[in-house]
Amino acid sequence: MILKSGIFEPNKHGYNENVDVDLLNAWNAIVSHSPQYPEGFFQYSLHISDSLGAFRGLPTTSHESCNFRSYTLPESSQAKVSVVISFHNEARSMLLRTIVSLIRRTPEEYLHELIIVDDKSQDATLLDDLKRWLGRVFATQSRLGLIFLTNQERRGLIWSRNRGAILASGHYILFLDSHCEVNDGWLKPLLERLALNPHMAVSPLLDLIDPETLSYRRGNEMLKGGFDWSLHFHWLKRRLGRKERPEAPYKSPSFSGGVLMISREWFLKLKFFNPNLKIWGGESIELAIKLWLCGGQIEIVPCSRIGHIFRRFHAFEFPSERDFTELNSPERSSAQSTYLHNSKIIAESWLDEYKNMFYALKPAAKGIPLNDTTTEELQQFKHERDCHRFQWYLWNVSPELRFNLEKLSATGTLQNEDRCLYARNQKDSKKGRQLILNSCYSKDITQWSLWSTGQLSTQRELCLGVGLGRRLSLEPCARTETLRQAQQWVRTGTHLMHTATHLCLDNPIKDQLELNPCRSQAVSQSFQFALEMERQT
Ligand code: UD2
Ligand code: MN
Repeated sequence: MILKSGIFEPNKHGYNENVDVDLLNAWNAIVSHSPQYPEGFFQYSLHISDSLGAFRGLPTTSHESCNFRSYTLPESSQAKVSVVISFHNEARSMLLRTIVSLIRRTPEEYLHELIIVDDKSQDATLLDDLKRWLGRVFATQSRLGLIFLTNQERRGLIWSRNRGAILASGHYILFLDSHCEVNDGWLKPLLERLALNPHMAVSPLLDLIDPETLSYRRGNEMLKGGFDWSLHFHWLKRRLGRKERPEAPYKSPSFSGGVLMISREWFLKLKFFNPNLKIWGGESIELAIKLWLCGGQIEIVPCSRIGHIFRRFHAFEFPSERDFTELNSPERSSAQSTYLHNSKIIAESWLDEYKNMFYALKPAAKGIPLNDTTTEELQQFKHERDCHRFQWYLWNVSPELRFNLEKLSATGTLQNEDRCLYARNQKDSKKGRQLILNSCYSKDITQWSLWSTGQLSTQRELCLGVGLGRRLSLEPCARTETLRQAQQWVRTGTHLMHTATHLCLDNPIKDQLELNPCRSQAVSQSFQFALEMERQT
């Protein structure tokens, strides 16, 4: 359904005063029909969200120079923006505030349409209510298209965003989560960059909306987006070049998240988000690799600010997949299986020979069946677009990932006989982690990395060290030579010897770990990594 009509007469604030009254009525009508939800359902405070209203002022979080700059923009007739929002079980008040912030803080001449996809939410009347009320309030805004879509069954965020993108008719598409508030002036800095290079994709700097208080805080512009070899997203430190200002747009190996803007034509040429990815996860990493390798670029633009609620846990269930039943239970959740499935597609599609790194860190991915009918299509796409190989990405886009590889001696699970070294979280978080041996296939079995510094670290950057009384411990990895001494290991055959004490890692009693004098024949002292780097062998 597309609602378009009437004439919009902005007052000095840019908005028709009647809109405020209509908006208040709409807010009351939409929010008062909200179903009851159990406490904590959304992983943010529903109570506060319901009390904030449809629109609120936000602190200015961009650098002050951003406001004084004039942006070189394309004619609005050449830069229409379609916004695609897919949601599954979002609070009514939250979704409404996301939409209203967009309409109010986007110059009318650029905002072409909003495409809102309900990915089979429990609240079955939400979309109809939105349709009715938003139509009434904003139909007066002459050129704005409102398109509402419902998925007959739950299809996930990736499929739904593609569905929206197929229908979009603007020059640019902004993908947005359903719990965001755009800040003043968010659009122009992004548009300016996109207009400079049609193969660019841009991200705003994401500000932080606190899930408990919904207070709005400034995001950090000294970070860029990246990922590790298990294909999990990571923030990376941004280093400023000489004379580079912190508010200047900067290149990023990956998106800082799924909030991004790209030309529609280019997105279509790139064949959308990979439609083989399921439900949630990995699509922005995949798009990032695809962009960089196939002639595109990614920038984060700090003068553009959009607030997002970063939640600690998923607020939705993942449908369990028939193909995953074996992998789902009981050790792995559907969320983890889905992410693993998606990561495997990325590894298989783009990592070339480096996919061995991924499999070493995620051995369970080997058993996941993939529907590989698309391989040929992908090969053809790479050929047509003359895409680089992944090695190019390591040299030209993400030296971090390359350094990570170059300084690594061995990685993956660390196996002793039929068990693996496991840094288990203890119930009392103050007690740190307990070191034991556990099944190599258990849900969160630790992936270790042995570095050229001699340090043996977990993915959370805790290093295995030796403390008082020669007890093994896990501490934050030391950065200086002196502090590092307690954390240094050297390999003699398959033994791991602690350099300072000359004692070896040992498993003399079932599942317990100790340090003991080294005995070359002792099987209990033999530890093997899942992946040895080539130069070691
Ligand atoms: C991040 C990204 C998100 C996406 C995701 C990985 C940011 C700000 N967010 O996760 O854009 O890239 O990583 O896929 O970086 N949703 C559906 N159907 C579903 C599940 C979710 O429509 O089956 C919606 C959901 O209501 C939300 C959006 O998808 O609007 C993203 O989900 P999220 O907010 O749980 O993901 P987030 O922010 O942890
Ligand atoms: Mn989100």
